[in-house]
Amino acid sequence: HLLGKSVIRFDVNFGDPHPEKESELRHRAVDPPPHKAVEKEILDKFDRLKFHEKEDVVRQEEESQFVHAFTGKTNLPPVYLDYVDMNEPWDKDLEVTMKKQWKMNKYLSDRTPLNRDTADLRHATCRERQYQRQLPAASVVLVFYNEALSVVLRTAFTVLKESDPRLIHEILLYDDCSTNEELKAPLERHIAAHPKIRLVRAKERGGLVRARLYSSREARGEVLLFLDAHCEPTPGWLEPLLEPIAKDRTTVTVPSLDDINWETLVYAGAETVYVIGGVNWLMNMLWAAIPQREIERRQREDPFPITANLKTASMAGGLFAMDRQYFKELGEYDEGLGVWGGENMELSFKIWMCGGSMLMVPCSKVGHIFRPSHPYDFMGNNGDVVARNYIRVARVWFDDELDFFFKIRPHFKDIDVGDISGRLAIREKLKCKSYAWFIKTIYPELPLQRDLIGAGQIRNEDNKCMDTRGGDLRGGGLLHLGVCHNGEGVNSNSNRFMMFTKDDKLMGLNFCTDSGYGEGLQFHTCHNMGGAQAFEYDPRTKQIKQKNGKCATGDVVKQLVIMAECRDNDKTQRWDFEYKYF
Ligand code: UD2
Ligand code: MN
Repeated sequence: HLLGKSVIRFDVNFGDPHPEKESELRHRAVDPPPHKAVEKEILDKFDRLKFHEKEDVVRQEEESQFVHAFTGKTNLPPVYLDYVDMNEPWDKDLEVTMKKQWKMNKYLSDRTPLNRDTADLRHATCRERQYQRQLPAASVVLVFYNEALSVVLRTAFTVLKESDPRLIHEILLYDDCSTNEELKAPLERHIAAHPKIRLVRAKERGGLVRARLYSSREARGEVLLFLDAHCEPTPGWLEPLLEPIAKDRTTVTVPSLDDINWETLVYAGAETVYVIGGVNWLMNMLWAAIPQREIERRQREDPFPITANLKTASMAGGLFAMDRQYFKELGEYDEGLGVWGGENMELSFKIWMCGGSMLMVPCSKVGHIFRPSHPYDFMGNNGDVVARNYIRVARVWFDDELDFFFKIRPHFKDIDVGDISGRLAIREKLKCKSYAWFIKTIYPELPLQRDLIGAGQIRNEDNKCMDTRGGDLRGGGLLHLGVCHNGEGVNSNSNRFMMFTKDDKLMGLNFCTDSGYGEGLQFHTCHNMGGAQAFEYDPRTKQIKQKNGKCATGDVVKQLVIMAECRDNDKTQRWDFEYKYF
């Protein structure tokens, strides 16, 4: 049940480039907003946890070479923005206006302590873990563009509050040329008393990828630790990120991402303990259930398997720790990537394919405000910028699989992505392995490319489309029937992306549909044994048929694709592919 919940909660493609769809998807990542009762439960938990902290500190054994993670300073006097009058009556209208403008509740944030206590939602076994006493110090790097000052400060102050000071080399604030007045003198004034917070300002806006690239060159700590500028790390977050790097400098660590609600600022958590980062053919980062192979590896190797670090194929992008020199050796970020997107996949591929490894760290929990949509412009059409980034990354890393990438998105082939020779040279120099190796070895859950009959949106003559509703991220999801999208289906919404293969499979990006589980088609691991997973497409009748004489049927009432008796000329059974290969 937890598993299902976490996957549903994160059933969101960070990388979906279509702006409207994206906001719809993002809404789902945080919707429904926590019910009042849930909120209260979480807040109560906060209160109880305050007392835990002290115990933890006491438990650190002075003699030992190993220590429990530092669990923060609590009950500090609250710090507020120096220009906000806390005695003024609450202005509900202004609050609403600001939510719309900032895509988060800035009004509330400005009136919430900048050093508030964070929830400690770690699994109990995290408290049992001990970490090396000697760990490298990190440069915590926050890049920001027109973020609310209170949010940026809360991120920085929470890092200071929740971290062992010996492990923080500096907090580097990198202003990607923001235009908001708040981020000028007021920012400088508020950080003046904190010697470890350093501010660097870009002369021109680079977008988040370039901002992170340039800021990494300013950092001086042994480890680079990136966070988005709207995060709250929680007790004990830092040591578990640093230790794997201390043991092997080619290991990259990713904290477990929690949701801070954009409207209520409640630290709502998420069971990212139960997922890993996956990949699909659309270059989207996705959250997938922990594969059995990884569950078994953890059981063999760790006394507390439930919270043991997880090998993850990809990262969401914003939050990770990495040896600074190693980041350089791997060629940093691709300077040719526009404002948002793709850099997380490039780095993930590169880490694995060029000899490193990446771990998700369930005991390191960091909250992040998932905003319902981007509050900034992309210096170009959102979809175009992201698509170009994805294509650029694919052209550098996909090798023989590039054909398939273009096959499912033919319109991507002609898009100019600029000069990539420098990136290819890095790959050459590092003698990185192939993309096929990456899939086979690191993420075998992704079916390799196949010969296709059709792909894209699969639409019936009733003008409804097959819709995975994200159900093909895990086994057991139903194949739904939904509204079709105009334009390029793959580009606009990966939930509408289906494939019909020459070896008779009707599949989503990750799983095969299977008629053996009841009336509706369900997504299950492809077993390659035909039967309930074998279909036949007849271009004349346009039916998708099975051996038992049943046809895939769009059931508008149930909003499902079900298997029903084939009927002549029934428009709910006549299907067309967006891209045809016959
Ligand atoms: C996710 C990542 C984000 C990045 C992105 C893909 C998480 C939690 N977040 O999107 O870090 O990897 O996917 O590229 O994994 N910013 C700038 N300049 C700009 C625009 C943004 O500095 O032109 C800053 C922004 O203020 C923020 C950071 O970049 O601190 C990330 O931006 P975001 O929060 O809008 O990205 P997000 O979380 O949607
Ligand atoms: Mn973010």
